[in-house]
Amino acid sequence: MKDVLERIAAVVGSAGLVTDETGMAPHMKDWRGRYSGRPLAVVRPASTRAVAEVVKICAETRTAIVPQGGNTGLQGGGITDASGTQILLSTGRMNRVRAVDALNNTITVEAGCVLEHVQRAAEDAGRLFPLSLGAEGSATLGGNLSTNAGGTGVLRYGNTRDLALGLEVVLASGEVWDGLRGLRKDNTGYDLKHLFIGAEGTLGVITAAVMKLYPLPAARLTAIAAVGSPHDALRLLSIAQRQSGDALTGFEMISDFCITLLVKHFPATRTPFDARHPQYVLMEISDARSEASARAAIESILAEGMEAGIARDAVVAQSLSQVNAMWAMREDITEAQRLEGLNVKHDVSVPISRIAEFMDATEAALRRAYPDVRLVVFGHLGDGNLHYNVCGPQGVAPEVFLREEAGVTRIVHDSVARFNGSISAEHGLGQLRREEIRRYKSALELDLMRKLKAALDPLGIMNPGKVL
Ligand code: FAD
Ligand code: 2HG
Ligand code: ZN
Repeated sequence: MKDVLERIAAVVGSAGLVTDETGMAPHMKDWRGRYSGRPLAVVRPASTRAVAEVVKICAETRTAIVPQGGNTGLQGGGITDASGTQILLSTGRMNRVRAVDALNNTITVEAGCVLEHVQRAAEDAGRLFPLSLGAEGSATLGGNLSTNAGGTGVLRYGNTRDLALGLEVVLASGEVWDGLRGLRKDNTGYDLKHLFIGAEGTLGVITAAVMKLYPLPAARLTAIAAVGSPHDALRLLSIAQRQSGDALTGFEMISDFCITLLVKHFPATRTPFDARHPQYVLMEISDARSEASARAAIESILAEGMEAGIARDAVVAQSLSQVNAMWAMREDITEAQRLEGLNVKHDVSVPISRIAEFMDATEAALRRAYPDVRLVVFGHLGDGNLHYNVCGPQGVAPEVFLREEAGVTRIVHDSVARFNGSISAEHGLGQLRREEIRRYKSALELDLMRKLKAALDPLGIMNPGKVL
C-alpha cells in the first residue's frame, strides 16, 4: 500500500495527496451523515493526465477508486468503505471552465467545477445553464453527470443527461476517451457518453463535459398557490401547461408538514399565506420577451385556477427577495429534515397523471402499518418525481424510528412498483438502493448491467459496492 501511495504522490505531488485525518475528514462522511468510510488516501489530481496516471497505478495494483465531487450525494455513492484500502479520488482541483461557445450554445467544463460556477459562466456569456438544485453551491458537474441529477428545471430542460453533448472520461484501464464533441447530431454508432452518465463512478471517471446552453430568459417569475390536494395540484399543472407550454419552467409541490419543519428549524421562514393549506405549488414562468409578459402569463394561470376553485389562494413574487424567499421555502426542506434528524428518504417517480392517486394509495398503506408517521412529501410534481420522506411519530426519536426503515420502505416501494414507477428518480442507487433495486429491476436488466460493468471495468476497481 505504501508503494501505491508513493507512486501516486509522484504523479499528483504533495498538494494532491491527503492522508492525515483532518484533511480526509470532509471526504469521509456523506452529506446526511448516514455513511462513513476510511480511505487509504484522498487523491486530488489537477488534470486529466494526472487522473489517467492515478487510475493506471490503481489498475496495476488492483486498488479500488471511489470518485467524489462535492459530496452532496444522498445515496452514499461517493463514500469509500471502511477498509482503509480504497482511494478516494476527489475532483475538486479540476474546476476550470475550458470554453464557452455562445453561438453553438455550449460550455466545456471540467468535472470538479461547482454547478453554481457553471451557471455563472453561462450567464456571463449571456446564456442559461438550466440545471438547478438545492445543493448547487457545492455539487459538481461531474457529480451531476454521474448521478444524472434532476432538480427543478427538468420539466422544461430535462435531466443532466439531456443537457450533455460530449464527455471526456478516464476509463478503468487508465486510457482517456476524448468524446468532447459539441454536436446536436451525431449518429455514429453507440452513444457511449450515456454509459457514463448516471453510472455513479462505477464505469470510469468523468473528467470534463460539453454541456448545452440556452438563451437567457428576459424574465423569470415565481408564484405560490395553495391547493387542497395533490389532485388539485395536478389540475393546476394541466392549466399551466395548456396556457404557457414551454414557458412553464418549474412546477414543484410542497406538503404542509414541510412548512412546519421549515418554521421549526428556520424561524425566519414566513409562511406563504395567513392560513395553512394541505399543499402548496411553487410555479415558475420564464419569458423570452419581458417581465410584463411573464406576469400576464402567471396571473392568467392563477386566475383560471382560482375561478375553477382549484387554487385556494395565490401570490406572485413582487421582488427578487420575494422570489428568493419562495425558492428558499422549497430548497431548505432537505436541510430542515437533516436538522430534525435522520428520516426515511424515498426518491420516487410515477407517471405524472397518476401521482395524486399514488399519494393516496401509499399514504393509506403506510398508515395501516404505521398510523402516526409524519410525511415530508415534496418534490418535482411536473416531472412525476416525489421525495416521499417519512418521519417517525411525534416524540419518537429519529434513531428509534429508523429501526422501522425496511418496513416503511417496502410499503412505499411496492406501491411505486404497482404504479409502474421508479424507486430512484434522480438520486441514483449508490449504497442505499444497491440491494433494493434487485427486487424491482428484471433479472435481464440486471444481467445486462453486470455485463456492461464487466466489459468496462474488468478488474472491478471502479467504485465497487455501488449500484450493482
Ligand atoms: P458526489 O456526492 O460527490 O458523488 C455522487 C456520485 O457520483 C458518487 O457515486 C460519486 O462516486 C460519483 N462521481 C462524482 N464525481 C464523479 C466523476 N467526476 N466521475 C465519475 N463519478 C463521479 N439531486 C437531484 O437530482 N435533484 C435535486 O433537486 C437535488 N437537490 C439536493 C439538495 C440538497 C440540499 C442536497 C444535499 C442534495 C441534493 N441532490 C439533488 C443530490 C446531489 O446534490 C446530486 O446528486 C449531485 O448531482 C451530486 O453531485 P456531487 O458533486 O456532490 O457528487
Ligand atoms: C430536492 O429536490 C432534493 O430538494 C432533495 O432532491 C430531496 O431531501 C430530499 O429528499
Ligand atoms: Zn429533488
